[in-house]
Amino acid sequence: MKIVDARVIVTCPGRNFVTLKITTDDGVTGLGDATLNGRELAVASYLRDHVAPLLIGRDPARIEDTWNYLYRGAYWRRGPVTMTAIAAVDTALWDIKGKVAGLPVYQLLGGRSRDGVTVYGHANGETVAEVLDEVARYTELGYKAVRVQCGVPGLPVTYGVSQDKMFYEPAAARRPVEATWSSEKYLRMVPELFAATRDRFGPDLHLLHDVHHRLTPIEAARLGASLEEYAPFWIEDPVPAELQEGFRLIRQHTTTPIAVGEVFNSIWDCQQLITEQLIDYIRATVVHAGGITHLRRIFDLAALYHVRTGSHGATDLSPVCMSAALHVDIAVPNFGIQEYMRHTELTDEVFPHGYRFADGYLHPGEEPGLGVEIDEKLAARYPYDPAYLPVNRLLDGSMHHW
Ligand code: GCO
Ligand code: MG
Repeated sequence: MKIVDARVIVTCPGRNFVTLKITTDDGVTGLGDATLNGRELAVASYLRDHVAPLLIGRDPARIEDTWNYLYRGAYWRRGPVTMTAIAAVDTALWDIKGKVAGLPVYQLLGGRSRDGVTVYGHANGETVAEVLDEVARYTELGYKAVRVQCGVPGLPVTYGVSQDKMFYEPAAARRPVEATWSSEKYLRMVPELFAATRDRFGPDLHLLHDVHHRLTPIEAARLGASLEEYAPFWIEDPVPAELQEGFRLIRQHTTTPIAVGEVFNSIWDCQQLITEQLIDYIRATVVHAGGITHLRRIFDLAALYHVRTGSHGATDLSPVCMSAALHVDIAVPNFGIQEYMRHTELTDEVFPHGYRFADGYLHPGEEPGLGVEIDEKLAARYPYDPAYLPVNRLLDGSMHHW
């Protein structure tokens, strides 16, 4: 079998998605997500101009060899653009392998380790009362885990809070929206949010929170300590993770579990945090961490150090990535939880898929391969529309971390 076509499809059914479609000489097709939020066309060009021509004529069954051909062979290793492009190829080849074998991809990864994939939703609101109403919507749908994000009193625009609620979408403007930040105000708000949520929903609901790289290690340590009595499932990205030894400081002061990794691209980004046991959950996922092949390596390393998985699953990862993530999640022994931000109905129509939500769990479906397709006619009706994530400034105007 040979690859005869590798095509990049860019579509914007409400938000931009980049998809790689690989076709074999037998007519089997495979899909890979290549979406890098706010930098979509860089990956589209990397694939179209530099990778697709190399794929023609290759044996699609040689997934490992193709991965190394693109990783070792490029000379310029790692980085979000390269690793997203490699991920798209890798994911499409796993899809093809599953279709050729007549098996869902999770069967090729060792079969089920669990009955369903526990997911968390993103409950956001301007006020604590609004967030609690959102949490209630999730619990009514059967969610066992919810991430709570609230506006900060005194800050006009806060990250993680949107008008869209269930279909939260942070990248919405032609130029980045300017959000504001104050760690002092934020650190006062979060314990109040957790206290009110526990009070209304009791001890069983898993509560998560995304700090979005905003704090210093000692501030994060204080936040973690102030939340311990509410038993959070995790706090996510408490500090920017370039300085990984900084997490030692957090660990010295709090037992609140830490989740990191949605912007990581390779096992080398994860290595120190995992091997020093500085985190509890690794948030890398298929599209930005080199595909199924590489993500499994990261998860296997994590398993040695009691680190569980908690993959990113925001709306800017397409249903192709979500589908691939679920096949990995259902198979790996050290699965923790999966983020699940719902796509809009239109996105689901462009990417018909077999995975289903029921009673707090996602189920990957039994179709051969990844169980996701792209309706190219419909996709073509929604051309690329540039959109940016917000930027973030302190109250004195200094640029802060997004
Ligand atoms: C999350 C994320 C997102 C990101 C977005 C960036 O945990 O869901 O932090 O909201 O900001 O995916 O592209
Ligand atoms: Mg996050």
